[in-house]
Amino acid sequence: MTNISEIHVTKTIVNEFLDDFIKNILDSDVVVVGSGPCGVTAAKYCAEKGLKTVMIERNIYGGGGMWQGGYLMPKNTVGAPANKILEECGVNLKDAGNGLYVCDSFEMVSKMLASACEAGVKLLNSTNVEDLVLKEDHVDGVVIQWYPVQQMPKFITCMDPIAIRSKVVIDATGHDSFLVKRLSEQRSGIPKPPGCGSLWVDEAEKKTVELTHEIYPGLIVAGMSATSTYGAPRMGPIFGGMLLAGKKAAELAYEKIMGVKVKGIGKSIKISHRAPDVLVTE
Ligand code: 48F
Repeated sequence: MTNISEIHVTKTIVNEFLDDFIKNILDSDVVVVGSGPCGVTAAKYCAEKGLKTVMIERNIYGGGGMWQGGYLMPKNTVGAPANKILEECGVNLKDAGNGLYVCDSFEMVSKMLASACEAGVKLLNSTNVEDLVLKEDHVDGVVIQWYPVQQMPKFITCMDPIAIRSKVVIDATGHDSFLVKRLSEQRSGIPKPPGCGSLWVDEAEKKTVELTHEIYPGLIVAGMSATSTYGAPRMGPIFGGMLLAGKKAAELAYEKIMGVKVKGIGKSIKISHRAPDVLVTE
Protein backbone atom coordinates (compact mmCIF):
# COMPACT_ATOMS: atom_id res chain seq x y z
CA MET A 1 0.00 0.00 0.00
CA THR A 2 1.21 3.50 -0.72
CA ASN A 3 0.50 6.67 1.17
CA ILE A 4 0.66 9.26 -1.60
CA SER A 5 -1.12 12.57 -1.12
CA GLU A 6 -2.70 14.48 -3.98
CA ILE A 7 -0.46 17.49 -3.46
CA HIS A 8 2.61 15.28 -3.47
CA VAL A 9 1.64 14.15 -6.99
CA THR A 10 1.06 17.75 -8.09
CA LYS A 11 4.29 19.02 -6.54
CA THR A 12 6.26 16.22 -8.21
CA ILE A 13 4.85 17.06 -11.65
CA VAL A 14 5.40 20.82 -11.28
CA ASN A 15 8.93 20.47 -9.88
CA GLU A 16 9.97 17.91 -12.48
CA PHE A 17 8.57 19.90 -15.41
CA LEU A 18 10.13 23.19 -14.39
CA ASP A 19 13.46 21.60 -13.51
CA ASP A 20 13.60 19.80 -16.87
CA PHE A 21 12.49 22.94 -18.72
CA ILE A 22 15.15 25.18 -17.16
CA LYS A 23 17.99 22.63 -17.38
CA ASN A 24 17.30 20.92 -20.69
CA ILE A 25 14.88 22.91 -22.83
CA LEU A 26 15.31 26.66 -22.28
CA ASP A 27 18.74 26.92 -23.91
CA SER A 28 19.69 24.04 -26.20
CA ASP A 29 21.88 23.17 -29.16
CA VAL A 30 19.08 22.07 -31.49
CA VAL A 31 15.32 22.56 -31.57
CA VAL A 32 13.55 20.21 -33.98
CA VAL A 33 10.06 21.41 -34.86
CA GLY A 34 7.80 18.48 -35.74
CA SER A 35 8.02 14.84 -34.64
CA GLY A 36 7.18 13.11 -37.93
CA PRO A 37 9.60 10.65 -39.55
CA CYS A 38 12.01 13.42 -40.49
CA GLY A 39 11.89 15.28 -37.16
CA VAL A 40 12.24 12.23 -34.95
CA THR A 41 15.18 10.92 -37.00
CA ALA A 42 16.89 14.32 -36.91
CA ALA A 43 16.37 14.59 -33.14
CA LYS A 44 17.61 11.04 -32.48
CA TYR A 45 20.87 11.56 -34.42
CA CYS A 46 21.48 15.04 -32.96
CA ALA A 47 21.16 13.64 -29.43
CA GLU A 48 23.28 10.60 -30.27
CA LYS A 49 26.02 13.00 -31.41
CA GLY A 50 25.91 14.61 -27.96
CA LEU A 51 23.91 17.70 -28.93
CA LYS A 52 21.39 19.01 -26.41
CA THR A 53 18.21 18.41 -28.40
CA VAL A 54 14.58 19.42 -27.97
CA MET A 55 11.79 18.15 -30.24
CA ILE A 56 8.57 20.18 -30.28
CA GLU A 57 5.24 18.79 -31.42
CA ARG A 58 1.88 20.57 -31.45
CA ASN A 59 -0.08 17.31 -31.15
CA ILE A 60 -0.38 15.47 -27.86
CA TYR A 61 1.27 12.45 -29.54
CA GLY A 62 4.49 12.15 -31.55
CA GLY A 63 4.95 10.54 -34.96
CA GLY A 64 3.38 12.98 -37.46
CA GLY A 65 2.35 11.19 -40.65
CA MET A 66 3.90 7.85 -39.64
CA TRP A 67 0.86 6.38 -37.88
CA GLN A 68 -0.65 5.06 -41.07
CA GLY A 69 0.87 4.10 -44.39
CA GLY A 70 -1.42 4.93 -47.28
CA TYR A 71 -5.22 4.93 -47.48
CA LEU A 72 -5.52 4.50 -43.67
CA MET A 73 -3.66 1.17 -43.79
CA PRO A 74 -1.14 0.77 -40.92
CA LYS A 75 1.75 -0.52 -43.04
CA ASN A 76 4.73 1.75 -43.78
CA THR A 77 7.23 1.35 -46.60
CA VAL A 78 10.82 2.56 -46.86
CA GLY A 79 13.39 2.27 -49.63
CA ALA A 80 17.00 1.21 -49.05
CA PRO A 81 19.25 2.40 -47.47
CA ALA A 82 16.73 3.91 -45.00
CA ASN A 83 15.89 0.39 -43.80
CA LYS A 84 19.17 0.55 -41.84
CA ILE A 85 17.85 3.44 -39.73
CA LEU A 86 14.77 1.42 -38.81
CA GLU A 87 16.86 -1.68 -38.11
CA GLU A 88 19.00 0.43 -35.72
CA CYS A 89 15.78 1.32 -33.88
CA GLY A 90 14.81 -2.37 -33.68
CA VAL A 91 11.90 -2.20 -36.14
CA ASN A 92 11.01 -5.54 -37.75
CA LEU A 93 11.04 -5.18 -41.54
CA LYS A 94 9.86 -7.43 -44.34
CA ASP A 95 11.78 -7.36 -47.62
CA ALA A 96 9.28 -6.51 -50.39
CA GLY A 97 11.86 -6.73 -53.20
CA ASN A 98 13.59 -4.12 -55.40
CA GLY A 99 14.99 -2.32 -52.34
CA LEU A 100 11.56 -1.79 -50.77
CA TYR A 101 10.83 -2.76 -47.14
CA VAL A 102 7.56 -2.78 -45.19
CA CYS A 103 6.72 -2.70 -41.47
CA ASP A 104 3.84 -2.09 -39.05
CA SER A 105 3.34 1.66 -38.69
CA PHE A 106 2.70 1.64 -34.93
CA GLU A 107 5.90 -0.37 -34.38
CA MET A 108 7.83 2.14 -36.48
CA VAL A 109 6.45 5.14 -34.56
CA SER A 110 6.87 3.69 -31.09
CA LYS A 111 10.38 2.31 -31.65
CA MET A 112 11.60 5.50 -33.35
CA LEU A 113 10.25 7.65 -30.52
CA ALA A 114 11.74 5.28 -27.94
CA SER A 115 15.08 5.44 -29.72
CA ALA A 116 15.00 9.26 -29.67
CA CYS A 117 14.14 9.24 -25.93
CA GLU A 118 16.96 6.81 -25.21
CA ALA A 119 19.38 9.09 -27.05
CA GLY A 120 18.34 11.90 -24.66
CA VAL A 121 15.91 13.96 -26.78
CA LYS A 122 13.55 16.13 -24.74
CA LEU A 123 10.00 16.30 -26.10
CA LEU A 124 7.61 19.21 -25.65
CA ASN A 125 4.21 17.99 -26.80
CA SER A 126 0.93 19.94 -27.15
CA THR A 127 3.21 22.86 -27.97
CA ASN A 128 2.89 25.00 -31.06
CA VAL A 129 5.91 26.79 -32.47
CA GLU A 130 4.30 30.01 -33.54
CA ASP A 131 7.36 31.96 -34.59
CA LEU A 132 11.13 32.14 -34.86
CA VAL A 133 13.41 34.21 -32.68
CA LEU A 134 14.97 36.12 -35.56
CA LYS A 135 18.00 38.35 -35.04
CA GLU A 136 19.58 40.58 -37.65
CA ASP A 137 21.38 37.81 -39.50
CA HIS A 138 20.46 34.51 -37.89
CA VAL A 139 17.76 32.43 -36.25
CA ASP A 140 18.28 32.26 -32.50
CA GLY A 141 15.46 30.03 -31.25
CA VAL A 142 11.69 29.65 -31.39
CA VAL A 143 8.55 31.13 -29.85
CA ILE A 144 6.19 28.62 -28.22
CA GLN A 145 2.65 28.53 -26.96
CA TRP A 146 0.46 25.66 -25.68
CA TYR A 147 -1.38 24.36 -28.75
CA PRO A 148 -4.78 24.26 -26.99
CA VAL A 149 -4.32 27.95 -26.10
CA GLN A 150 -3.39 28.79 -29.68
CA GLN A 151 -6.59 27.05 -30.86
CA MET A 152 -8.85 29.28 -28.73
CA PRO A 153 -10.75 32.23 -30.22
CA LYS A 154 -8.55 35.29 -30.85
CA PHE A 155 -10.19 37.47 -28.18
CA ILE A 156 -9.10 34.95 -25.54
CA THR A 157 -5.72 34.18 -27.04
CA CYS A 158 -4.20 37.63 -26.74
CA MET A 159 -1.86 35.82 -24.36
CA ASP A 160 1.80 36.19 -25.06
CA PRO A 161 3.87 33.11 -25.77
CA ILE A 162 7.42 32.51 -24.49
CA ALA A 163 10.76 32.01 -26.26
CA ILE A 164 13.47 29.37 -25.98
CA ARG A 165 16.96 29.60 -27.46
CA SER A 166 18.89 27.17 -29.64
CA LYS A 167 21.96 27.30 -31.87
CA VAL A 168 20.11 25.55 -34.70
CA VAL A 169 16.42 25.15 -35.49
CA ILE A 170 15.27 22.35 -37.80
CA ASP A 171 12.01 22.97 -39.67
CA ALA A 172 10.49 19.47 -39.91
CA THR A 173 6.91 20.75 -39.96
CA GLY A 174 5.96 18.65 -43.00
CA HIS A 175 3.69 20.02 -45.72
CA ASP A 176 3.28 23.34 -43.82
CA SER A 177 6.96 24.42 -44.12
CA PHE A 178 5.80 26.69 -41.33
CA LEU A 179 9.07 28.28 -40.26
CA VAL A 180 10.31 28.85 -43.81
CA LYS A 181 6.97 30.48 -44.63
CA ARG A 182 7.35 32.79 -41.62
CA LEU A 183 10.93 33.63 -42.58
CA SER A 184 9.97 34.30 -46.21
CA GLU A 185 7.68 37.12 -45.00
CA GLN A 186 10.66 38.92 -43.48
CA ARG A 187 13.82 38.11 -45.42
CA SER A 188 14.33 38.63 -49.11
CA GLY A 189 15.72 35.65 -50.99
CA ILE A 190 13.79 33.11 -48.94
CA PRO A 191 11.17 31.39 -51.16
CA LYS A 192 7.50 31.46 -50.18
CA PRO A 193 6.75 27.71 -50.13
CA PRO A 194 4.40 26.76 -52.99
CA GLY A 195 3.64 23.27 -51.61
CA CYS A 196 4.67 20.00 -53.17
CA GLY A 197 4.22 18.88 -56.76
CA SER A 198 2.41 15.76 -57.99
CA LEU A 199 3.47 12.24 -57.12
CA TRP A 200 6.71 10.63 -58.37
CA VAL A 201 8.17 8.22 -55.80
CA ASP A 202 11.83 7.82 -56.85
CA GLU A 203 12.42 11.45 -57.77
CA ALA A 204 10.66 12.74 -54.65
CA GLU A 205 12.60 10.43 -52.34
CA LYS A 206 15.88 11.67 -53.81
CA LYS A 207 14.94 15.38 -53.87
CA THR A 208 13.66 15.52 -50.29
CA VAL A 209 17.14 14.53 -49.09
CA GLU A 210 18.98 16.81 -51.52
CA LEU A 211 16.77 19.79 -50.65
CA THR A 212 17.42 19.38 -46.92
CA HIS A 213 19.86 22.20 -46.13
CA GLU A 214 20.53 25.29 -44.05
CA ILE A 215 18.21 27.78 -45.73
CA TYR A 216 19.19 30.70 -43.49
CA PRO A 217 21.87 30.91 -40.79
CA GLY A 218 20.55 28.81 -37.93
CA LEU A 219 17.55 27.35 -39.79
CA ILE A 220 17.70 23.96 -41.51
CA VAL A 221 14.72 22.96 -43.65
CA ALA A 222 14.23 19.20 -43.79
CA GLY A 223 12.04 16.42 -45.18
CA MET A 224 8.56 17.22 -46.48
CA SER A 225 9.07 20.82 -45.42
CA ALA A 226 12.01 21.06 -47.86
CA THR A 227 9.98 19.33 -50.60
CA SER A 228 7.13 21.82 -50.14
CA THR A 229 9.48 24.81 -49.98
CA TYR A 230 10.70 24.10 -53.51
CA GLY A 231 7.63 22.55 -55.17
CA ALA A 232 9.40 19.20 -55.63
CA PRO A 233 7.25 16.09 -56.26
CA ARG A 234 5.41 14.37 -53.40
CA MET A 235 6.47 10.82 -52.54
CA GLY A 236 3.20 9.39 -51.28
CA PRO A 237 3.17 6.65 -48.63
CA ILE A 238 6.89 5.88 -48.51
CA PHE A 239 9.11 7.18 -45.71
CA GLY A 240 12.73 6.37 -46.57
CA GLY A 241 13.50 9.85 -47.92
CA MET A 242 12.14 11.38 -44.71
CA LEU A 243 14.43 9.27 -42.53
CA LEU A 244 17.50 10.02 -44.66
CA ALA A 245 16.61 13.73 -44.71
CA GLY A 246 16.34 13.69 -40.90
CA LYS A 247 19.76 12.06 -40.63
CA LYS A 248 21.24 14.62 -43.01
CA ALA A 249 19.68 17.50 -41.03
CA ALA A 250 21.34 16.15 -37.87
CA GLU A 251 24.70 15.96 -39.65
CA LEU A 252 24.32 19.54 -40.92
CA ALA A 253 23.42 20.73 -37.41
CA TYR A 254 26.44 18.93 -35.97
CA GLU A 255 28.75 20.43 -38.61
CA LYS A 256 27.45 23.91 -37.88
CA ILE A 257 27.62 23.67 -34.10
CA MET A 258 30.90 21.78 -33.78
CA GLY A 259 32.61 23.24 -36.86
CA VAL A 260 33.57 19.69 -37.88
CA LYS A 261 32.95 18.14 -41.31
CA VAL A 262 30.78 15.00 -41.20
CA LYS A 263 32.03 12.31 -43.60
CA GLY A 264 29.57 10.93 -46.15
CA ILE A 265 26.96 13.64 -45.63
CA GLY A 266 24.40 13.62 -48.49
CA LYS A 267 25.04 16.14 -51.26
CA SER A 268 22.77 19.19 -51.46
CA ILE A 269 21.06 20.29 -54.63
CA LYS A 270 22.04 23.66 -56.09
CA ILE A 271 19.24 26.08 -55.27
CA SER A 272 18.55 29.45 -56.82
CA HIS A 273 16.56 31.62 -54.46
CA ARG A 274 16.14 34.23 -57.15
CA ALA A 275 13.88 32.25 -59.51
CA PRO A 276 10.23 33.17 -58.85
CA ASP A 277 8.38 29.85 -59.18
CA VAL A 278 10.20 26.59 -59.51
CA LEU A 279 13.30 27.03 -57.45
CA VAL A 280 14.90 23.66 -57.97
CA THR A 281 17.76 23.54 -60.44
CA GLU A 282 20.10 20.65 -61.15
O1 48F B 1 3.93 15.73 -41.56
P1 48F B 1 5.08 15.07 -40.91
O2 48F B 1 5.04 13.60 -40.76
O3 48F B 1 6.41 15.59 -41.67
P2 48F B 1 7.74 14.83 -42.14
O4 48F B 1 8.47 14.29 -40.96
O5 48F B 1 7.20 13.57 -42.96
C1 48F B 1 6.27 13.67 -44.01
C2 48F B 1 5.51 12.36 -44.10
O6 48F B 1 4.86 12.04 -42.88
C3 48F B 1 4.41 12.34 -45.17
C4 48F B 1 4.81 11.99 -46.54
C5 48F B 1 5.47 10.71 -46.93
O7 48F B 1 6.69 10.48 -46.46
O8 48F B 1 4.43 12.69 -47.42
O9 48F B 1 3.74 13.60 -45.16
O10 48F B 1 8.45 15.74 -43.06
O11 48F B 1 5.29 15.67 -39.45
C6 48F B 1 5.28 17.06 -39.21
C7 48F B 1 4.91 17.26 -37.76
O12 48F B 1 5.11 18.62 -37.44
C8 48F B 1 4.07 19.05 -36.58
C9 48F B 1 2.85 18.31 -37.07
O13 48F B 1 1.85 18.21 -36.06
C10 48F B 1 3.43 16.95 -37.44
O14 48F B 1 3.37 16.03 -36.37
N1 48F B 1 4.00 20.52 -36.70
C11 48F B 1 3.70 21.23 -37.84
N2 48F B 1 3.74 22.55 -37.60
C12 48F B 1 4.09 22.68 -36.29
C13 48F B 1 4.24 21.39 -35.72
C14 48F B 1 4.29 23.82 -35.44
N3 48F B 1 4.17 25.08 -35.89
N4 48F B 1 4.62 23.59 -34.14
C15 48F B 1 4.76 22.33 -33.67
N5 48F B 1 4.57 21.22 -34.43
